Amino acid sequence: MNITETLNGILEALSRCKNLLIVIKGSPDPDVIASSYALKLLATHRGVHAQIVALARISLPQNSAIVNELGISMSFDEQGPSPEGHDAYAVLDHQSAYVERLSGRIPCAIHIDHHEKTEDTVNSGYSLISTTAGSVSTIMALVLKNAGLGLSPSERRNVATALYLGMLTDTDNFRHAGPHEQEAVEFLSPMMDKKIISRITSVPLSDQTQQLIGRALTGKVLYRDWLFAGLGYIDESIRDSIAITADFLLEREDAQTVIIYAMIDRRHGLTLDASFRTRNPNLDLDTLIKKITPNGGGRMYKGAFQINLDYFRNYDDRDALWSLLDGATRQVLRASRDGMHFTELKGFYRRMKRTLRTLFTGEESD
Ligand SMILES: [Mn+2]
Repeated sequence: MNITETLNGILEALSRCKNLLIVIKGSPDPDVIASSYALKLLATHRGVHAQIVALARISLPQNSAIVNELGISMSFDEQGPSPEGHDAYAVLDHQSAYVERLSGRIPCAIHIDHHEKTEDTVNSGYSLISTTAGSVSTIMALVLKNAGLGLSPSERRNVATALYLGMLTDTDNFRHAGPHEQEAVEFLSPMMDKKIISRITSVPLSDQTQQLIGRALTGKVLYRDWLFAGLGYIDESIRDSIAITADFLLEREDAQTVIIYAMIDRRHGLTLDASFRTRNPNLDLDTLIKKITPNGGGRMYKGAFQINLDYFRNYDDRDALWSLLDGATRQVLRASRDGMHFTELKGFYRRMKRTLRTLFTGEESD
């Protein structure tokens, strides 16, 4: 990742639009909130009008706290935003730049992500997929550092605080941080509001999340060094608790990899959601998950998939439906664990290739 090139690429893409829509796909987490906000500031300071829209509501109290405490304005549009009034859009922190209702109608000007690269149906004006950064917030922090914008004191404080929280979340409290994170933290530290950070990071787990953790602990299954647990039906408003439950179990249980899954009750449908967490740096979660379903993916240490089950939404024996899906999911996971050796090797070789390239060319590859 070359930050000067990245900055120039973003600026060039921005120079071609007047009204940019920054789209948050999926449930807004600290990394995508912070990096989208940073892009919005950058755009605004280059004379481009920019707005942030999220396709799902925020589901965790600490994520709402970031938006509220730092005055980050965003709208929500679950149907998918209309292109009207915008001449381009941007997608950060997501493997695909495709957005229903926008793609094919207005161009995607900017796509930045730190998950594994996948084939995308959308060609973006500027695209950076860098797995050498632990978060998109890391990339945007370094971009801001190089842009030297004349931000107001409150803008500086808010964006630095948000980006720090985005990095913190995606690197598991800097446990998986690299040299880019170090440089970004050095840049952000003097500007961020440490009181807000400690207030937001100490938001206790909600009662509902605690209940789900309890459910996972009672229902957990150990298979070789994998642990998995199905949580049954949960409301869409607390779907992010699945990932938190997975984090919690990986921290406390003696397993290499944790998978938590649940049936998400949406207003007019059902989805099976699964969250993967691993401490094995060689486990290629992206490949592993894509073998289960194309509707998912991952990066080092984290992954997730969603399977649409709307077809079953009116089936009235909910217990039977859950028990079927629970059993099927366990079987899929056991089979994935048995075939893991190959995905693990793939991850290992990919990392080795990267290291070798860095050694011989002196530059980092993405
Ligand atoms: Mn991220």
